[in-house]
Amino acid sequence: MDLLQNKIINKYNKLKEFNDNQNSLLHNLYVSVVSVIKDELKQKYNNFIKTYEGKKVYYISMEFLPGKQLESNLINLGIEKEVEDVIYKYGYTLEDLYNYDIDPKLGSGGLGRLGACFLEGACDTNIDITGYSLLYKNGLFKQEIKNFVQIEKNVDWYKKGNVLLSEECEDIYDVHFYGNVVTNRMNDKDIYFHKNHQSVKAKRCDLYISGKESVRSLRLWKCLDDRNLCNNLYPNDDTYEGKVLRLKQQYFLCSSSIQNIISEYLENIKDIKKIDKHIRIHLNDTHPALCIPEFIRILVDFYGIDFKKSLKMTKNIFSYTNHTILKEALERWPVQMIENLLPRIYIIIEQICKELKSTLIKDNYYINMAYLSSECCHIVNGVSKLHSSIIGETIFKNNDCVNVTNGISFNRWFYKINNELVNLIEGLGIDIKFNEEKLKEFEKYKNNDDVLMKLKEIKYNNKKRLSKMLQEKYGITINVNSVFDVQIKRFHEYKRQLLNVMKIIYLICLLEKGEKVFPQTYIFSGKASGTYKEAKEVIELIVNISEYLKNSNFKEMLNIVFIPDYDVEIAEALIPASDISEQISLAGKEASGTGNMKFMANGAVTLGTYDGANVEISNLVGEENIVIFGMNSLEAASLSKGYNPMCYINDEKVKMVLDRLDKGFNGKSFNNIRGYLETNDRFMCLPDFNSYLEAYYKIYNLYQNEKIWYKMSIVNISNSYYFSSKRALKEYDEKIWNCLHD
Ligand code: 26V
Repeated sequence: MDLLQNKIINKYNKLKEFNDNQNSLLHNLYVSVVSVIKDELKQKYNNFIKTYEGKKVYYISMEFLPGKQLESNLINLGIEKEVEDVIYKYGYTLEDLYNYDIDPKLGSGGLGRLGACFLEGACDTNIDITGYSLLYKNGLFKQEIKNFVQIEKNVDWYKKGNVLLSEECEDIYDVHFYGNVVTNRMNDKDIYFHKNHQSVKAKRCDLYISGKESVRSLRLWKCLDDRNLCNNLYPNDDTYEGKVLRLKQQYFLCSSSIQNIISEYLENIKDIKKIDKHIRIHLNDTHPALCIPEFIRILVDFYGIDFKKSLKMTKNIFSYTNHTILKEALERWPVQMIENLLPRIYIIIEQICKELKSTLIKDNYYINMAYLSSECCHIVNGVSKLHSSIIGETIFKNNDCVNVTNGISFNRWFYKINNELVNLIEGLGIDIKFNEEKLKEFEKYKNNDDVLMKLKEIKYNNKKRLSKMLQEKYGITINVNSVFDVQIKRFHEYKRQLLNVMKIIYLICLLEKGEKVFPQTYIFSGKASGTYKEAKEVIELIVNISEYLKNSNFKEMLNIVFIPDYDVEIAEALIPASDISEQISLAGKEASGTGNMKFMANGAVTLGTYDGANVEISNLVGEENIVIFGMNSLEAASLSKGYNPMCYINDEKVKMVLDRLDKGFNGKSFNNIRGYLETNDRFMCLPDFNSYLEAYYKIYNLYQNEKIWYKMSIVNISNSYYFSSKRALKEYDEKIWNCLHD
């Protein structure tokens, strides 16, 4: 018995003394294994930071979606076998443990997953990057479908999930809200005192993330006093109180992170005046933008550095990524709200505005957080070439703006989830393990019939695995001999799940007329924000059509499945089994997308618009290996100016779909959605509909010819290496952080 196994058993025996019943056996084993892993990871983390000599990067984000960690941790630490042997003695397998593992759902979508992909990727680079976020008690809501509609449920993930965190750290900070500021003039300088404030305590809890080489840390702030403050991720901001709560959360994250960053710096290097030579702080979108005035506050109020110098240092240190140009997603806080909740911070924002002659405070009415961020950071970046060029020409035309196209963690989205594919490629003598750049060499097999047929077999096996999982977990039956056509992402009008559904309804009309279609399964999964009526209605439509088809004569040919409660684990199961990746946002609206990259790496072919990173996928694989349709971003922007959906409703195919919506499915009319399309259609499904149908026929024809199809698949897999988060991090370093240079 080796040391590690002894540690697990000792821990287990201790837990057993307190909690000894059959139900808790697996739980106790899990807790024992996790706590031993935490120690190992911490050790590895400390080894890394001891030898690091470059600048430290702090990546601040309101969300992180790391997914389950246990399996990758065991693999990365090389201790799978030892752990398997220990738990086998108690009658359990690794799979039991992996199923029991807890997913910290501290994010809602692409933004949080991107942060996690960066931390995972960074473990195998030489960049020291630390994540900061909040320890939400409930995390993202659980989605249930009741009576065909989405219901949101709170789940207390922390109750179980606390075992994943290292809480022994002594870092606790006070964060101040409300009160008033008193100014004294001393030695020709204004000195500010924030009085009568309310104070809440933030405690640091670490979640270690591992890669093959090394470990990075995600620091989550736990609120010790105000139970309500970190209960939920993105509390409903329909009401005034809801908005204040969101703002409080943001400042809580910013203040505790900045205090921690500065004290960590001072522990190592004593001179505060040189801090801008040694650290970089990166804002993941504008949610943590209050870090800027908070940093200035500490330099000015605690270290007596003058305001102008503090602002200059801030600018050297900070950088900001923009992730959307959708107006309703660009944050603006009412002046009066910030002034009241954060009086000292407001004074600093006013000073910044004056100093930079900025318009970041508009009409003394609200504060534009994108301007605050861009004007106080030395650089802004967008997340795909198209998105960066759009922001550089529009909202940030006066700023230094660069592009760093997003990336994904291949450890998770390739090596971990598609074993057979990895084995096939390695079997060809290409040493791709943890070196995704080598994937490019796989392209030379695109005309090798044996390899093409092996690829087909792997896809089929992945489909069988998925279908078994869907049957066991959800009671859903799918036809493994059909095309798997998949759209998984948040439900949002701009992502146009509705356009996909319009196509499915069109196919239903053909079937009802007695025509035949090629066997196809549509898989949807994703959550809509609880207050987002239009998005929830589309989910309701999908679930009703699914029920209708299940009870129809066409179920062998056409099937639509909605998998509830989309999360990282569902994506990991679906992506390797997918044939077609639906990326059909209105051109110009999806900043990048990262799901598109994950599908590509696993051999699915993209059916998409010329939007976000789809453009770059297209450039990498060539036009013949992707199916693009619809307006481009310029055409879309120009049409949207005087857009009138009524011009399209008499189109024969559009009309067929609109009438069928009226008639309804599963006993429910969807004339509400018909009305929406006819009078609103904010993201222009109708103008792109015919082009989308043509693209559908094109891609399904390509699928009929398996040699052509799997050749396309190989070209996609081989060129996906570009989207590695390691490449993205390297570019961040070269263009923005400069970690390894002065
Ligand atoms: C937020 C909201 C909130 C209010 C309602 C409308 C709305 C629409 C979009 C958003 C997104 C906020 C930022 C975000 O998550 N952007 C996503 O970032 C990903 C990582 O860069 C990127 O791949 C996605 O394209 C982008 O949508």
